[in-house]
Amino acid sequence: MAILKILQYPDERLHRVAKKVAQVNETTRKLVRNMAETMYAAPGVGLAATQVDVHERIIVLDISETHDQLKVFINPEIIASSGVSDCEEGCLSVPGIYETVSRSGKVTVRALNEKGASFTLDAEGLLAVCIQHEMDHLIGKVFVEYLSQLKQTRIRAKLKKRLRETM
Ligand code: GNR
Ligand code: NI
Repeated sequence: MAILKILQYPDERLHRVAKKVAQVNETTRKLVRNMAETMYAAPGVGLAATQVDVHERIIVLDISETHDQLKVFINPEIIASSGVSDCEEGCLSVPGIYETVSRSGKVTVRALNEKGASFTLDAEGLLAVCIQHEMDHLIGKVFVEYLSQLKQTRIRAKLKKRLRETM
């Protein structure tokens, strides 16, 4: 297994649109294992392939404290959503920035698992928020894009400064 490098905002590659996985195979499963290891090491509750510079529709999530509830979503689609939830979000690609984002409160997602089998999941609470956050990554969208232009400019300046200082 391997810990992958997580792209840091503002990196252009975070805005690429991921392609559907054509076939779930051993290569996919290896990537999923490495993404999970990277997420747990970070630590984070979710990771989209986009964040590790792989532009395929793959997400891993684990909102448990025990790190034993890994969920894998390949080619995820939200097939129903309802309600509203305002949640303070963070992102491994935008370290140290926490801002409230408004999203659907409940979502039903359909995806393939790591074996290539289709499943449907009803999610609410943090899980629903995270699914939406990760699916945004797959279309090249980072949570800060929901904030005002002023806040986005400030966040970009702060992260660029921090990048300069740590290089
Ligand atoms: O670790 C993460 N925590 C989190 C908290 C609130 C809302 C969304 C998230 S996702 C984030 C990991 C990450 O950046 N996934 O893309
Ligand atoms: Ni994120």
